[in-house]
Amino acid sequence: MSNHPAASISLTRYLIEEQRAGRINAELRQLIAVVARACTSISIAVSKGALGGVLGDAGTGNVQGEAQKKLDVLSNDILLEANAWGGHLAACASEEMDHCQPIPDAYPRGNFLLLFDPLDGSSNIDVNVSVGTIFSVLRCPDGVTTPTDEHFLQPGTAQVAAGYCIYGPSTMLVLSVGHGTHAFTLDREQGAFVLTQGDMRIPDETAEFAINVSNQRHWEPAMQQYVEDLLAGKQGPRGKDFNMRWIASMVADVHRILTRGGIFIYPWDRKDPSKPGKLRLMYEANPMGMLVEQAGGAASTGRGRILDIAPTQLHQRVPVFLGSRNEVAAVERYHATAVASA
Ligand code: AHM
Ligand code: MG
Repeated sequence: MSNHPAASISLTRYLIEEQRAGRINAELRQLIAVVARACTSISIAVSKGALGGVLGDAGTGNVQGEAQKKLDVLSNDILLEANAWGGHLAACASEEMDHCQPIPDAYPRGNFLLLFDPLDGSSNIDVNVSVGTIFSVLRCPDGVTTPTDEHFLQPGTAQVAAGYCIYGPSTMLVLSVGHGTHAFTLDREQGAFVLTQGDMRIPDETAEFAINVSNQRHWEPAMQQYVEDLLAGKQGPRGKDFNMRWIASMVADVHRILTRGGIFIYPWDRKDPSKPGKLRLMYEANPMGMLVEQAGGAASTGRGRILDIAPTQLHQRVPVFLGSRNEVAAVERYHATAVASA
């Protein structure tokens, strides 16, 4: 047996092989490589923490009325700058910007649209807990040279690529171009992402759930019943004990689910009835939904597939239930039964 370790597969090589197989074109390959480079820069800033002067509030707010952290703003700037001049994109849209931003006139415009949540899990920045970047790539509609928000309003099924980068004990990029979900770990010495978990698979069954239980009193009856039954464990109608985890960084919770299964839930609640959920469809639910489906899991609003939603607004919110497919089906049954008996 050879003493040499098998040649590692870098993100660069993976993308070139996907291009050779005809599954992505050169433009999309280069676009993903640019996003990965931007994530490497964000990873460096995140890991410097207090030494880099990046912790704390920026003193500004975003379009959703949320206070911005310095790292939210910095990460947004890094992604915008990195993607401005490559010629692969027509426009970017972000959680941190009111409207989409077309590529400046000084640079050539490409055929793709990029959406991102530049730093997800902002409440965890100052306490040194994992955060991440989430992104989604769509095609710019034919003939559109200066995209506006409405050109981004495409269902999740139209995504040509989706991914996230998690800034945890190690930095990992998890990516799908529609042919499985693959995880790459950043080798800091080499400055390259290396494939460490190809074809991630989410087990169909799980005994682990993730939800912010402090909102329980605001949930609708179907959710109250579902979680009550999970907590009842072996003695309850589900007939087994469930474990619970809640990191409050969607990237970290979804990463655990892609790694060992589970169900992640952020349901609609009555705290602010005008908002149909907390998480955003275009740059949180849709990319995570694609990654989870490509790993054999399911992503639902509790009443239907997330990726089938026809979006109406760039910053629209949705209830999110994603992960192990049998558990997502179980929670959909609770919602269906509640409707039937209403
Ligand atoms: P953010 O994009 O402003 O960081 O908000 C999204 C985050 C998710 O990462 C996480 O699942 C959720 O908000 C946590 O919400 P809560 O603080 O209600 O537990
Ligand atoms: Mg977010």
